[in-house]
Amino acid sequence: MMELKGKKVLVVGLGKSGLAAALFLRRRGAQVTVSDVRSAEALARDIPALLEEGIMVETGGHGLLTFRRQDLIVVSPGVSLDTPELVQVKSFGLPVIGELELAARFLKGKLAAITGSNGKTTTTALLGEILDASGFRTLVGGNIGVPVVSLIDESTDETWSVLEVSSFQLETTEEFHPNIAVILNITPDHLDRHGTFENYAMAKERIFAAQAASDALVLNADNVRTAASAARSAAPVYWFSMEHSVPRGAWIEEGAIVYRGVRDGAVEHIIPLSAIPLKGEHNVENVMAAICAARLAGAPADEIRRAIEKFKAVEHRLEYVATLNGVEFYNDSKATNVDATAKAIAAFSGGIHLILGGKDKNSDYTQLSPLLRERVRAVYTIGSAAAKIESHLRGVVPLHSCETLERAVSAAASAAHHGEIVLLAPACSSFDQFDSYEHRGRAFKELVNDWRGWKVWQNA
Ligand code: UMA
Repeated sequence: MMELKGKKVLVVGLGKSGLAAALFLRRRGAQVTVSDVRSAEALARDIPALLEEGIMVETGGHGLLTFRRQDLIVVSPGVSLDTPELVQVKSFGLPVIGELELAARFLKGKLAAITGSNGKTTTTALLGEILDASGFRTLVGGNIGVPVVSLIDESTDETWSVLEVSSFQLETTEEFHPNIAVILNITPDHLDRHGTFENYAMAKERIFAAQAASDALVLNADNVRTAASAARSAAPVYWFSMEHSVPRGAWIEEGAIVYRGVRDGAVEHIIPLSAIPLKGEHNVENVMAAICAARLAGAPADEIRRAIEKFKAVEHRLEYVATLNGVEFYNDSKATNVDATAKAIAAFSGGIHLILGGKDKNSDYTQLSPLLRERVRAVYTIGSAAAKIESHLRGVVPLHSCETLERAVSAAASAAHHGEIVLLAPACSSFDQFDSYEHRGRAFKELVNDWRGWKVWQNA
């Protein structure tokens, strides 16, 4: 375990991760400074508590001198490693780690970590519930919204920590060593930060970089880039596939998910597909991945089935909102990349009025064209990516420029007929018009509910 007492540590970024990391480091006796590009006014809520703990705070930008005076730098996931001050101090050999790596050095017990371009949160939440129902002392955190550092105090030698980990968090890992690692899929995302698809994929592969033969790696056999990771794994690989049986892992046989733990071993029946309470084929993949990880952790098949049957869709992931005048409304605000949007569209057979847009991440929206032609009646664009989306999709389906979510909901709800779907699955991040994808999803749900009120009033 790393010694923090008396060390000068800088925490870069004062969001959820930075705040939790700074307080943790201080409690362990480090001399902590926090640096954030936002103004003191914008950070006013958190600053008094930090000062009270004896933590120094730099606001309104990063000062090179502040960075140089440290023994260790801990970066928040949202801070790019290309930030000039970080590039400089790294060139002097100063250690730079992320909040996940810091936490990994202190977390006790066993670790299951889940990454992937899409499905991470659902799979993490589901695995957490399965392990909990199976009697394991379970902690859930990471990119799902709970900094990993904040799990340390509760962890013991007996706990299982189930962690959702993003490429941003994995970029700075060194010793992070999950007993069970899962890569759900790797499809283009965050290219604005990682530069190329391969850089992004390599960041994801860091999830198993420190694993050994006594660990396990669970991979999606149907996703080409994910399957290619197997060649670099020191841990034995367990597969899941929608398409064929696998030597070890989960697949589909006669309408049910089955699992085999050892090559040529017995095949266990886990759950019929009809008993899975989540929409969309991608969720079958997420369930298969959670089954593999849960069996590897030692959860019994019966408990796994029961926990899946009881599982509710996570908020903002293809979340059912309401049916108004026969039109169903779904909130998939977490569809922040093109592949997630494709999966959301594929979960419905047709008649979709789709709201797209937000902040572009250097994405290629033309990839949606075949699915749009097949299942989508019209696209309603919002946010700063609207012009690019429209230029990519012109002539594919009718396009309506709405600029705001409010206008998009109103236009889509007015146009949709009985039996059709209004779907928010924007393929972009939210940061141009909202604080987060959660904020955007909540705004969508409020607008849908307001629309319900308006309809009631109109029909009265
Ligand atoms: N900041 C700087 N300098 C910079 C950039 C940012 O000072 O160069 C500051 C910002 O002003 C802000 C702070 O850094 O005050 C934000 O830090 P952050 O973006 O790391 O946000 P956190 O609140 O710490 O949230 C992070 C994750 N955010 C990101 O990865 C962008 C959250 O994932 C995660 O839930 C949380 O840690 C707890 O682990 C969100 C996310 O969007 C949900 N993740 C991406 C995704 O899922 O696609 C990866």
